[in-house]
Amino acid sequence: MLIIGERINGMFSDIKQAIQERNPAPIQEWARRQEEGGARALDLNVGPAVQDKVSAMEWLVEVTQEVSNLTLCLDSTNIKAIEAGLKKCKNRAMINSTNAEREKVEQLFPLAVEHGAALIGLTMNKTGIPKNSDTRLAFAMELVAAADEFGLPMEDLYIDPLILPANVAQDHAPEVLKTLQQIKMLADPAPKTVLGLSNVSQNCENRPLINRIYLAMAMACGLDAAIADACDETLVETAATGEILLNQTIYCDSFVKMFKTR
Ligand code: THG
Repeated sequence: MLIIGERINGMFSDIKQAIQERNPAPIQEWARRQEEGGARALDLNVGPAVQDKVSAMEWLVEVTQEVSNLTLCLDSTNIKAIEAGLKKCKNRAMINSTNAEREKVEQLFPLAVEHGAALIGLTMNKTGIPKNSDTRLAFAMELVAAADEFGLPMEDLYIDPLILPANVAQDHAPEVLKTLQQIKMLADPAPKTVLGLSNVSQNCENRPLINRIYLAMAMACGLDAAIADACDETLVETAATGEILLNQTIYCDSFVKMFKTR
């Protein structure tokens, strides 16, 4: 399980303020804390409030790289911001994200190939997020076909079936699990899968409980990566234990410690 730390996101007020003031300290502190917690990639999102998303993304990449060598997952709907961020990345990056709209596909798949980056593909288009697993899977198939068409290695495509909050879209949770299982049948080698895990518990009670139970369920359905709270120790322990019980990692008595330090 690849844990992509979610915390460097302008939706959090401390990050928003740090970006506005160009103060690297909070960004670098969260980079360190998430890496220590078990993250092996860091999501970077300038947030909705920032006006100049291009220069903000460049700055986030630069200050994060000063303290961390983790893979950076550039999270923006602004292609110019993604492009600018990619140019600053020293290591291979992840692009977060394209959807299945043809215009987006035609820009983002070639960009990923050009930079040797992985690409997250959302199972949606202009008409929004599908209600059921069949429609999600149809979009996933379009993303798989695009990987073939543009020459993106299938293992660099991460399909995201888009989980929504359980308090307002409860019926989506099992549909997303079904989609995760089916995505693995679309190609050989199969594309990878990812979720923005904390979405599932937004505005709910018992957030950490909902997050970790859904993570375990999604892992059993083949989930490869999660944009998640890497500073939630119990969540990271759940990921470590899931890998053992799915026989993805050889058991040793210190399996939790091994997961966090590998
Ligand atoms: N898929 C992909 N990328 C994504 C998402 C996804 N990126 C963004 C998001 N969803 C994943 N990241 C987060 C980060 C934080 C929260 C949820 C998902 C979160 N934030 C608090 C909240 O909204 O309650 C903020 C609290 C605060 O303001 O302090 O829960 O699905 N590919």
